[in-house]
Amino acid sequence: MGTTGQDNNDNEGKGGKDEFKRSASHFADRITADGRDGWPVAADRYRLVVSRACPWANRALISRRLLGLEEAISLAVTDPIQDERSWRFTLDPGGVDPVLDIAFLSEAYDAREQGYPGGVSVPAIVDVPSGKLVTNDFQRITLDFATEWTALHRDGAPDLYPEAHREEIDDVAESIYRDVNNGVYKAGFAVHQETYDTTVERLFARLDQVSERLSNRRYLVGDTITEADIRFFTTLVRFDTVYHGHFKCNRNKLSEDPVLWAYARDLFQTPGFGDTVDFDHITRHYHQVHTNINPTAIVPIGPDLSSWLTPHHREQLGGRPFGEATAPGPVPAAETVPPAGRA
Ligand SMILES: N[C@@H](CCC(=O)N[C@@H](CS)C(=O)NCC(=O)O)C(=O)O
Repeated sequence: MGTTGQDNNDNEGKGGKDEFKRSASHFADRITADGRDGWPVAADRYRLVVSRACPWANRALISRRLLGLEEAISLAVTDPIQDERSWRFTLDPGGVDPVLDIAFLSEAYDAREQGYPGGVSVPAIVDVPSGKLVTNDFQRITLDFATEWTALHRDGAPDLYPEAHREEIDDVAESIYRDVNNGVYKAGFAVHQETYDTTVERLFARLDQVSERLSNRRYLVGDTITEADIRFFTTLVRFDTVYHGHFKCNRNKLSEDPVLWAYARDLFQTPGFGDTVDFDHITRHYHQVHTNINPTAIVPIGPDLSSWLTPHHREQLGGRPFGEATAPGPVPAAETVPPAGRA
């Protein structure tokens, strides 16, 4: 049952001599409607553990909100700064997650597999009754939220992975993953000039291409929000705050590309996107945790975030964010991002 066993143990933040490679998710069990991996979809059984700093976890937060799964899947938010035992629940009273009753996410990994040799990563879904990690497969988690958890979706939930567009979504998401979502990390952790040069060149070539694509269409695929937009957004929203400076992806800022900047603002202002973003967690995590890149751990002052809320005029391109579906309601009170964390 369900481990890929392909981890290469290249953890983030550890600047090795070789090219940065993202480790494969080790625990790839799926929570499905038919429960074939032993984990059936169920309300009130699973807990999603995220860091609001993390772009991969941010995807899961957005999907969960858009689909109205907040009631069904509870949420644990880690401290944006890991210590030597990795992600921890120091934001909670007593430093313990009130539902899982653990201080470190690694305890759920240990409950699943004692002595697990890989890194502890978010997003993670934990089975509350047993305290065991079920999956840390970030690529799969959102797809399963969209396609396996349908019985628990809210009324009016959008179809984020429509059958008719799956091939195109996978295609677009794959090249964006390679060159953009993961490209920024590869550039940031490069220890050879050549690796950095080629990675950054590919990153901006891809951004230019996607910018062109989005110049006359509101969303990446079809005329509503899909999984492809969620995956692209979580990198864009971090771009000027951490990737431009800290990861040296500075041919230009996001805010200097009129199309991508308007596209990102459009999504940011759509319920379910911007309301999951905590810029304070983002900037502190990257600048304080990656001390190989930023040895002083100084957190910079900028950029000015107020422009995220300026008009984007993308509605002129047609397309409706939710199509025939509806927007999610307000963020549950316990999950609101504090004002200091918002634009
Ligand atoms: N490598 C993860 C992908 C998700 C990921 O890289 N998450 C980062 C945060 S953005 C993480 O938790 N890294 C481990 C760490 O920083 O200790 C996986 O195996 O699925």
